[in-house]
Amino acid sequence: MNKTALITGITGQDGSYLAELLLEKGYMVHGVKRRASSFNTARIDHLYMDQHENHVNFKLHYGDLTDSTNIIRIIQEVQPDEIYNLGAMSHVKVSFDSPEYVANVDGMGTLRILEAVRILGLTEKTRIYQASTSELYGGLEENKNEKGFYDENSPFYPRSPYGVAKIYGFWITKNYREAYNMYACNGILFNHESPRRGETFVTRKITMATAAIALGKQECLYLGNMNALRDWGHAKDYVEAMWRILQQDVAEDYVIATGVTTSVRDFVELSFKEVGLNIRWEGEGVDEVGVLVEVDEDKYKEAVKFNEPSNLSTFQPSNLIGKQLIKVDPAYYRPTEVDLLLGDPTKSKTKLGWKPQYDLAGLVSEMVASDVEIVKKNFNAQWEHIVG
Ligand code: NAP
Ligand code: G4F
Repeated sequence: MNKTALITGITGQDGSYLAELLLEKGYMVHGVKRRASSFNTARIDHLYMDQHENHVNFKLHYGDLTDSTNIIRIIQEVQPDEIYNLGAMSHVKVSFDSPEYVANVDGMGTLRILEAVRILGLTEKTRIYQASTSELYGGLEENKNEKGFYDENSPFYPRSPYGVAKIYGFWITKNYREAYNMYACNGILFNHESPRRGETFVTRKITMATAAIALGKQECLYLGNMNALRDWGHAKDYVEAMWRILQQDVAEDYVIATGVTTSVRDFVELSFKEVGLNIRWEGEGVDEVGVLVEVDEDKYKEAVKFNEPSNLSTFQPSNLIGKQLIKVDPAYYRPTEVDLLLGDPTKSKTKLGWKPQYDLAGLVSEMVASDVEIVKKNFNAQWEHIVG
């Protein structure tokens, strides 16, 4: 018989890719979505099925991780074989503004899922995946392993209310596994991105600005700490790992990462290169700027498909040479920063047989191409800077 999965956070980046993957594998997929005053299902609209059709294999339930009665009712109704707890307030900087809310959703929300499964007597039937994070490590140099990476045995030192809330989620998942013999696992995932990434995370903020600047819709991209280093993978690869984590004989925690780290500054360069704009850095700290020094016209035309639609053809990127396209705004600095993240995927590669399909170049290329299309589609709309 086909398995049934319940996904919290189904409207998010990972939830949408995971839902697609599980549907492909023949699962009945249930998702928890929050009630919002405007539609928040853009990432999963293509999966929606009219509930009056036969063989419906995708169903959404209104719910919220802050409401235990609602979580219990949904799990009772769905009787899932697998729960993927992806729901979270997932923005690290915003967590400094809403620390109590983050503790409630990202920390206590995990407990509510685990406790619901226990109260309903489903501990033997239902396997649980908890969306843990590399933010748990906090980027401390001395906590890396002998190869210079963070792995499953590296100590934690969270550096934000988000990281602190997620560390509760990590430990309560491990505790329920040990205390009640539940199949409950943490995926300690390093940053993963995609064209569906929220616009206020740094990679998407950069690729959207790249597209908007390349099409003459934005003058400058403002960023915070460009020295930060992240281990960036593709979300499609990472949801495959989540599924594999729940298919093992024994429940365990796994690091999912690429094993390569890149600075925000280098990500900016790669992104602008995708549209033929070559950047040179000048100055330091808050005075650092990225100046356009050269336009690769062939690359630009290929990436921007200059003549479609024809009203774009008046913009000449060479007019921007010498302009400061990237500047620092200290408003984007964090009270405490995670300077470096670099994960060791050895365990997930050997035990789960997980093999990522994307590298950073492929990821950047896909994200920029998608954002160029988005900017072109909305070419006549007012364009706002992304704040985040
Ligand atoms: P995301 O795009 O921000 O999606 C978060 C999801 O959680 C959205 O569906 C959101 O609903 C939902 N949500 C927020 N508050 C909720 C609440 N109170 N009750 C129920 N649902 C709620 O995040 P993501 O990038 O897909 O990440 C998925 C999970 O992995 C998160 O737990 C994140 O913390 C964790 N994680 C992510 C990364 C990464 O690099 N992407 C790395 C490590 C761990 P709305 O659409 O209504 O806002
Ligand atoms: O893209 P970010 O906001 O992601 P961050 O903070 O690494 O968190 C993401 O990855 C975690 C896994 O490690 C997840 F758990 C979490 O849910 C989320 O998905 O920022 C990346 C880096 C930071 O060091 C930040 O300070 O980029 C730096 N940065 C520099 N300028 C910026 C900006 N970040 C944002 N959002 N906006 C900027 O303008």
